[in-house]
Amino acid sequence: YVLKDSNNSLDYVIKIVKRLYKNKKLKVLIVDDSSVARKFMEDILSLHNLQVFTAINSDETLSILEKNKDIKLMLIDENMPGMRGSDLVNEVRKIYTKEQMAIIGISSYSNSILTVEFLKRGANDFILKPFNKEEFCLRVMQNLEILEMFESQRIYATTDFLTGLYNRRFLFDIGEKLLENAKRNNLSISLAIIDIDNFKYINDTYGHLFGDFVLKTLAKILKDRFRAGDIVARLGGDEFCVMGVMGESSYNVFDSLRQKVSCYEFKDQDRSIKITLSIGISNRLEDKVELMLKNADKMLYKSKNLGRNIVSV
Ligand code: GH3
Repeated sequence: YVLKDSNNSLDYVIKIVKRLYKNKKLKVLIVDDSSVARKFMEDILSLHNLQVFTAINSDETLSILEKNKDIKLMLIDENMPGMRGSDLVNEVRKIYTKEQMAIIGISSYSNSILTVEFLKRGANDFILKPFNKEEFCLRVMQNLEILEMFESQRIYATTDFLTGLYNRRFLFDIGEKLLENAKRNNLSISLAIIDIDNFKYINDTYGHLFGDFVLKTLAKILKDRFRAGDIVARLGGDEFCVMGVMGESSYNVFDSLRQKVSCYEFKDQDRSIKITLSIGISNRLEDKVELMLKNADKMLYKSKNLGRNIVSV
């Protein structure tokens, strides 16, 4: 079954996998009805930091996937009782995109039509038996690397670098989906702009680094305060945005946030300060996030004009 023993490719693979996924145990699923083949692949992959699952048919595969939604890579053999491997790829692709999971098709027949079948149904790669450890490792590594590239691109595109919150661009993307869903289900959506009062003074007095610390700490307070279904984003500078289903209670939600933050001590080893927030809320459901932001911005302007540390709706 094994053509040639590998050199130290596996260590190289594991090193890369550890770097890419920051030592998190990656999950891999092997689907093959041959116990020899399963053992061969399982032994290689589980040597180090990969958590390996095995299945012998499509039913077992789908049940493992149901329980383990974070499987990163699947190796699927073509010849299995019940369902062909390439058909199983088709099924798995209804659940996972290529950006979420890599699939490598495996078969012992050197048949180019089969390769095409696997790729057409959504496999990222294809490998013919018998294969050697080195080729096996390199293909696993390459596919995990590509997956990581997708993941880092996704993070760059959606996340604010300083605070780790969603960025303005992504707020527009998911905000629009939230609005569509609210319209369909007759839900009321609130959008609030939260702005730190006199933030320039904090930067000028305590330095830009301390200013960054205040922004990061406030971001964490916001993230902890709101529900998983709410959107918390940094609009830019010292402005944040929260969008979610709050209805009539939106004023109370944001006023209690305002009070909580005004009592909180932002302290590092050298100093401890308190800050206040001005908040503007828009409760009128619009088609576009941009319009809701515009309405909330008018209310924020009102809060600033009324003397700051105020919520307007
Ligand atoms: P107001 O109460 O009227 O909102 O006044 P303000 O000083 O909070 O608002 P202003 O818009 O004048 O100042 C915001 C400051 O935020 C100016 C800018 O240099 C600073 N800033 C923007 N981005 C960052 C950042 O990423 N880190 C730090 N430390 N400061 C930032």
